[in-house]
Amino acid sequence: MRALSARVGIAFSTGLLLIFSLAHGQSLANANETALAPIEYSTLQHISSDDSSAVIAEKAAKVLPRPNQMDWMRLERTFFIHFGPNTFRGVEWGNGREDPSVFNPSELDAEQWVRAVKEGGGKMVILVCKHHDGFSLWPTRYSNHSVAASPWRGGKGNVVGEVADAARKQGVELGVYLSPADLYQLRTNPTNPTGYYGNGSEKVRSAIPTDPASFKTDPSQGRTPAPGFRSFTYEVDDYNRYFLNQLYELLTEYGPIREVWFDGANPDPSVSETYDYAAWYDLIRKLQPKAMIFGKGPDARWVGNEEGIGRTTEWSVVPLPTKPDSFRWPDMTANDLGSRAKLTHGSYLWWYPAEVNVPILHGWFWSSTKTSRTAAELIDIYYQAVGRNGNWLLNLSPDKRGLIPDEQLAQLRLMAQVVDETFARNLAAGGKLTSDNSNKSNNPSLALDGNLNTWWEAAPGQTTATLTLTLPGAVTFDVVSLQEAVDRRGQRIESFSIDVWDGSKWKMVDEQTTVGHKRLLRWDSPVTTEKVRIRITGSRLEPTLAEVGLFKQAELVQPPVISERDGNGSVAISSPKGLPVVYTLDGTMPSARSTIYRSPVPLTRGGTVHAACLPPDGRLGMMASKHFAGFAPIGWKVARVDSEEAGSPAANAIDGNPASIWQTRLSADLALPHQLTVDMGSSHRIGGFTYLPRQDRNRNGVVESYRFETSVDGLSWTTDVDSGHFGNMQNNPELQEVTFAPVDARFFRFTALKELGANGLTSAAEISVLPAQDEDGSR
Ligand code: FUL
Repeated sequence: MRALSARVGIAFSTGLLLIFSLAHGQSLANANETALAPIEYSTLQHISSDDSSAVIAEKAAKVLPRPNQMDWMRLERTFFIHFGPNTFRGVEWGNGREDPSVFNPSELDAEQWVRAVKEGGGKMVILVCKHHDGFSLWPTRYSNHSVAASPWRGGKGNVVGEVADAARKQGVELGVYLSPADLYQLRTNPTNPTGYYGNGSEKVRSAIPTDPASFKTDPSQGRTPAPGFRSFTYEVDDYNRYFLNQLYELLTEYGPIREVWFDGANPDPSVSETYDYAAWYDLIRKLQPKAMIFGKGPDARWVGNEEGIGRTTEWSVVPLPTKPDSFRWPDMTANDLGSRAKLTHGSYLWWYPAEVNVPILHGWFWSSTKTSRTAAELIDIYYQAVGRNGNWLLNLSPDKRGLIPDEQLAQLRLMAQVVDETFARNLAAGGKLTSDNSNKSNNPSLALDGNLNTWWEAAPGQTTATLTLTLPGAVTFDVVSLQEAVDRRGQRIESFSIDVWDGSKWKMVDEQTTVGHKRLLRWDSPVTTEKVRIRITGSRLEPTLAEVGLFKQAELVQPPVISERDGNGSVAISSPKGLPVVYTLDGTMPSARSTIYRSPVPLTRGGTVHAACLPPDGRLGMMASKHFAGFAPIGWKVARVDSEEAGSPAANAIDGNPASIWQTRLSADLALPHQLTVDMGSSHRIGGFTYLPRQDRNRNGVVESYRFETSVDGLSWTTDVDSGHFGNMQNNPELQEVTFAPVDARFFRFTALKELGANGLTSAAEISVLPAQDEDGSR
């Protein structure tokens, strides 16, 4: 299939180059010279030092996805599952010193997990098989730190095996996350003195799979390979040998693996280890050639945030400074990764699409205080991820039972219902699509045939086009979907506008840049029209459209709006259309029978509000949820602070307003520790504290390590946490809740010991304290 498209490409590219060259004012002689070397379609292009801007654009347009990327992009909705010791300890990052006995889910049901994935419209599930704490969810032969050492299923359980079976049974593809960082194996871990990570061992010839009995003594001894697979040899140190063996187990014993996920995070960089990526990739390619390698790898790229937001201009073709084989794949987080300005001489052009990973909770692992994103938020994410040329990877978090809780399921199902209903009927389907120019064999009707493998393409030499869709009658829509023929023609469109016919003239309603595999435009108010125009105003080469769609978003009653706490610690709930609102405070989902909202709800001790509108037909609208962390700061005062910036005073950290921040001085006091002391005015029985990092996407002063102290009189202090650590703050700066043994206190003191940027700042949106739990566990 690809060979054919390459030939077609060559056939027209010669003429095309001539046109491009002339358009760019080159002499005919020059153009003819270039024409002698037609640019062929390829999965890798190199920009030579003398390439003209037209040639660069053509090369970028002729980068094709590789076979493992083609179906992958069509998966669109994929899922993550984070589950492990962290789930039982209520933390985001473990420390590798966990006793395996903490891992003991009472009702683990992998079929329920995969059912949830399917209900969410997911085509693949990526299981976190080993997170940074190093605990393996399968009984690995190469470490004792795994499910085999836990009490779960009497030490005979295998989470990876159960998920693989459930996925196979339910027709969902499987991916594996294996954390390169491994705190259990860390050389300095006192609970594992013979840890491999950073132990300075020599690189030696190692058979993979290695015989576990001679792993250290003679790694050239292999064990019998898995049925259907062979053995390999690499020159590696202990940790890389360990890692390759774990990969080998995961890639040979659980059926086809569609994605291998490497995380870049390293919670303890004090010990260094060099990852032998070349060996890892080689092994993956040989064992599972269809697998995508994500992250620190060549096939899919982290979109750059963990909030589910894709770029509005998202190029799947990016320039690399070196050949992919020698590239180290750092995170690419800049706003512009692939526009023409980035396609510089000497670059290698490579298909490297974005993957948008986001947790359904405000954190990756379940804990009792984390609430689920609502269906309304998930729907927004769908449009910002899938609708912006990215693959969406949504994380689900089973709880301590080993089940995905109802709250996540309810939001997930509602999201899927709305998305599926919205896209069930393409309102453009009965229409006629014409274009002011087309390639003879790619007429516009091919963009309306429901087949992504056929496409409309502009006439040779044309980089703009106007397509007009004439509908059989007036249709009302608020979503436009465009898809380029990326598998066969790469990504080309650089700018486009959508116009609608208002009865007498064309009216432009939207104007955007890239399309790629899928671009969704979603409008606040629907339009009704008989004619729609797609004006492609810029393209790297002849633009293509594989599919065009118009859709009307499924009607669902919008969620109510939950306010922040007011000065009395009460929360107001308002309904956009004046409909009655029902709510709960006990963590359960609201139903038609829940309490009707009448007046602000006091939440002075914190808590979670779930609320939904109740329209006359009794079908509950979309839910809104808000978590209020800790005591409301009624009558609290800053007793002391060592530094505050004039516009960001310390009082902002205790004003109940997450949008305002305390920040230490930007031009002075640039050294930690920084300290804030709060006088709560009266004694409280407290059992923990909360820290909400600034929510403005700026990481300045975001705290990573802290001390927390309390006092009855402001003179003598109790240290509740001497040196605590918040996990994953760089990528996911969410609310942190830390519990400790209950104390009575009127004062508390928060000391920042380490912050993300290492520039000596400290910042906080809110700091509060948690009421001590009652005997029955309630606060
Ligand atoms: C991050 C990790 O540190 C998180 O714990 C999580 O696994 C997420 C998917 O990637 O970088």
